[in-house]
This record gives sequence, structure tokens and C-alpha cells, in this order.
Amino acid sequence: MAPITLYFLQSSRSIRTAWLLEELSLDYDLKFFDRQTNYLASKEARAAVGTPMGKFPTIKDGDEVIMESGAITQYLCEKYDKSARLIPSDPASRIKVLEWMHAAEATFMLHSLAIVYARWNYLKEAPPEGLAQMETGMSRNVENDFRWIEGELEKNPGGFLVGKEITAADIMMDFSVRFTLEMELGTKKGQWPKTEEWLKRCEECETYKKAVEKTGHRYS
Ligand SMILES: N[C@@H](CCC(=O)N[C@@H](CS)C(=O)NCC(=O)O)C(=O)O
Repeated sequence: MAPITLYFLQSSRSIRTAWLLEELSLDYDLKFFDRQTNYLASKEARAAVGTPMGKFPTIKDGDEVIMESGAITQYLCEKYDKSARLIPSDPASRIKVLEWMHAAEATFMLHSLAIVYARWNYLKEAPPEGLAQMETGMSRNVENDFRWIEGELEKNPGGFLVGKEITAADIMMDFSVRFTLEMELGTKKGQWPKTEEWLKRCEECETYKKAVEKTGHRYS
């Protein structure tokens, strides 16, 4: 049995951790769960994870059980990335990587999920213009976020978010950006060519391909 177990929910942020484990060449056992038709994890899946939140990804490493993809990323890098390749030690790159790692959840997912929750919870009998107006208002944050990433990538042609090689910034951000584009959460008004090129570069990484192949991850 591998020392690390990854609790993986289909079509979820779990792909971040699978990709990271591949990038660190770590052996891991995969506990895979499908989504229910209501898109949520089943009661059994949530119970299997063994945390108060029952969310995915979660990992078990020996006696440690860790949730929150950002914390998992930081934990795995600090413990296993001895050359500090994915979260660099030089202060200027490190702070950039940390900014993106946190922005992946606290800015990008925050803004796009607001639109998802509005769509899920809008009253069926209410006029559709109400939802459209809310989406337009909430899209401003998403457009702003996408202008940020587009601008940063423009300054670093052919590269990744921080420098010319993959870092934990790409591993965290890739899911946030793909999820937002796939679900058309406020991104339709803009063109994001640099971001699309960067997503292609992520997809072409052997470790990303391996993670997708091993887990069967898909976006919908
Ligand atoms: N901020 C957390 C979010 C975790 C989260 O909400 N995961 C979703 C999948 S992307 C989940 O477990 N959903 C299943 C459910 O709520 O039933 C992280 O980055 O890990």
C-alpha cells in the first residue's frame, strides 16, 4: 500500500492534487468517487473522506488527514519537493507563486462559484431577466480576474504563470480557469488567447496527462 491516499471526486478540484502527486513522482492509492445526478458527492463518499467537511480533494499521508487543495499543495511541496521547484525559495518567485495559489480559491473560484450558486438557487418561477442581470453584475469580477491572468501571461510569452517552468501556481490555477471557461461563468464577453495557450501548455505536461489517465478526470 502506498503511504499516500488521494480521495478523488470526479470533475473536481481533486485533479490538482493528482497532477501534483504525479509532478512529485509520488506513489499514491486512489479512492475514486463519482458525482451523484445532483452533482454533489454521495453521503457514503463524504463519510469515506473522514473529515468534518467531507470535501474533495482530501489526502491521507500516514496518520495525517489533510483537506483544502491549497493546504494539500503546500503540505506536499514542503514535505516532498526537496529542491523547492514547485514553490521556489527565492523570495520574489515564492511570493508570486503564493499569490496565484491563494487566488485560485479566494479570488477565481470565489467569483465564478457565485454565478454557479445563483444559477442553482434562482427561483424557477422568477423572470429569467433577473438571473441574467445578476450574472452580468457578477461577471465583472470574473472579467477582472481574467484580465489579470491574461496580462501576466502576456508579459511571459511561452511561459507558465511564474517563469518558464511549471510551479504550484499553475497546478492550483489550471482547474479554476478551466472550470470557469467550461461553465461559461462570466467569461463570454472577453477573448483570452494567452490564457487559452497557457491551458494548452498545462495540458501538454506529461504529468498532467498521467493524472488525467489515472483518474479518468473530465470537466463535465
Ligand atoms: N476550498 C476547497 C473546496 C473543496 C470543495 O468544495 N470540493 C468540492 C469538489 S470541487 C466537493 O467536495 N464537492 C462535493 C460536495 O460538496 O458534495 C478546496 O480547495 O479543496
